[in-house]
Amino acid sequence: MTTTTPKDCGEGILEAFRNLGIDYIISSPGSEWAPVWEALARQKINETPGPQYINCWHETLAVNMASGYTRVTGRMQAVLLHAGVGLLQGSMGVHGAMIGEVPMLVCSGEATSYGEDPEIDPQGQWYRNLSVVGGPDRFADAFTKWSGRATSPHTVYEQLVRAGELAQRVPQGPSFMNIPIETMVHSWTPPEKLRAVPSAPKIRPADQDIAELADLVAGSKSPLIITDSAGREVQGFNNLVALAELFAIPVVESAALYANFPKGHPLYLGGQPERYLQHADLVILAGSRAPWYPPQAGPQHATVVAMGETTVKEYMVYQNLFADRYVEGDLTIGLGLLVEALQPAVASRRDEIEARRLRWAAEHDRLAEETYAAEAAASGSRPIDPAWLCAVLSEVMPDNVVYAEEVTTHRGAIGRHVVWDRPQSYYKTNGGLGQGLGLALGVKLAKPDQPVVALMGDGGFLYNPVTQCFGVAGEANLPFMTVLFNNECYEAMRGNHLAYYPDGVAARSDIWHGVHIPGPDYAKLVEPFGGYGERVDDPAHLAQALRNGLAAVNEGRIALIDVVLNK
Ligand SMILES: Cc1ncc(C[n+]2csc(CCOP(=O)(O)OP(=O)(O)O)c2C)c(N)n1
Ligand SMILES: [Mg+2]
Repeated sequence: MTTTTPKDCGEGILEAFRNLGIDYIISSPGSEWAPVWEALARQKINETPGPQYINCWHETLAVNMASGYTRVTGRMQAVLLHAGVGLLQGSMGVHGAMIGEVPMLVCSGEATSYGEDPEIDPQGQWYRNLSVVGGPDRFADAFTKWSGRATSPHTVYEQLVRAGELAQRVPQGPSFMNIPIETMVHSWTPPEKLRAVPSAPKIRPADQDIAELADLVAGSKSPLIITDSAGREVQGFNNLVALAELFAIPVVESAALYANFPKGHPLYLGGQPERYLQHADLVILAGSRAPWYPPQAGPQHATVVAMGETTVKEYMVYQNLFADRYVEGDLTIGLGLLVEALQPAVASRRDEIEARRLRWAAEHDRLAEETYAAEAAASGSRPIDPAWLCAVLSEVMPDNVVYAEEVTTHRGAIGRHVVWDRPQSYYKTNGGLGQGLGLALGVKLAKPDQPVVALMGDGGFLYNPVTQCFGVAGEANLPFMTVLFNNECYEAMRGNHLAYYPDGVAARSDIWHGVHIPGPDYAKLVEPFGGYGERVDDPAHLAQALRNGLAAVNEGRIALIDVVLNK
């Protein structure tokens, strides 16, 4: 059976998504989307290749799922939300995509005729409830890279294509299109030339900049690399390894957003750049938006070179990189070019490089010994010590595990004690709490054959649309495991309170506000979804609990292991 029902702009929108190479339309529904649903039904009947539709039960989930998928695959997706209200509900995730530089095409609609047009009845909700003065694109302006509206049925297709193209240009980010229902139901005449839209070209750093940086590296006695996102692309991860190895340059992560470097590598020095900054004479910021803290604590004796497609971030209010030079352009390409440019300089410096390699390997081993010692000391604690939870995770999880992380005070423990050596094994949320479960779903969508584990603080977990996430995991067949870092509180709040008022009334009286979480029996939350749940506070049972969760996920069920922690 085929259908040739007259084509409206719903078809135009779907055609734009097809030509933008979008794999998934991820949506939390709204009544404006009937024209697109019609087009999707037509697509199915006619067996036309095109994006699949994923129905989400919450806007935050839709946006974060799209983000997670794009962060793994590099491919922009479409998110359909409902009017101004759906956009507002999803806004934290859209903001997260902006600061994470994740390309995304977000759309929501509005009505413009409010029931006064005899030709179309958009229904009364638009008149009574949903209209937004200035349109939803006005809201979106604050947390997207670009926002605009479809101005007519004759332009909507090209406008949407262009919004998608804008989202993929550096700095990448979400674009928003407000598409009125009256436009969507209007007839659509496809342009004469429909074309597959090319993805954005990558910008190659200038040869001169690379050559000068290569000279700096070759002449440096003590170079250091700091990164948060070199591993955004697999090849970026590999190029960073090649660069570090070639000249024996140690790598430190600072607030990593991706797996950037193998943690077991002798040149890996952990997540505290502050330890090594003052020793360095050259610091390469290889995708590092805020390399040290406080901002003025940068290296005093080093030449600082900031590399990346966008080094000075528009979305940041304040940024102090200490940069002496910039090598701007695609980071993966830049790192690869730097390796090439440095090859000829190796031979004459071999002894110096080898000496440095040994020196940093010894430091790496020293850090590893400290890490093991901390794990051994933590191993017997009941409830469980976070360091021990992380150590056991590393032992139990297979090499191909992928972590999606949304913890706060346990970030240091994860950085230090959870091992990963492969690219694409770790993703951290961007922006506010409530996004980790959606991120995990999106990562699972991109990596259906690998186990995905969400590492969640108990407080952070409760900001997520939990019910909706577990439901969508079932509906879309995306089983993943949640490991809850459950210290029964917002420990970060206590920490901040103490930092501001070390000798304050709360510290002296133990009267805290905004700290304690009398949470539910979290393990039971997966039950209605056929999931596997287990609560564990005994370190002797931890490994088995994690194995039980993993086994359930391997069977296609969701799992939640609620790990009760001592801090
Ligand atoms: C949307 C949002 N609301 C509030 C906060 C403030 N906040 C930062 S950390 C935190 C506590 C997180 O608790 P949990 O995940 O249990 O981590 P812990 O502090 O215990 O390590 C809160 C509420 C936030 N970051 N985002
Ligand atoms: Mg907590």
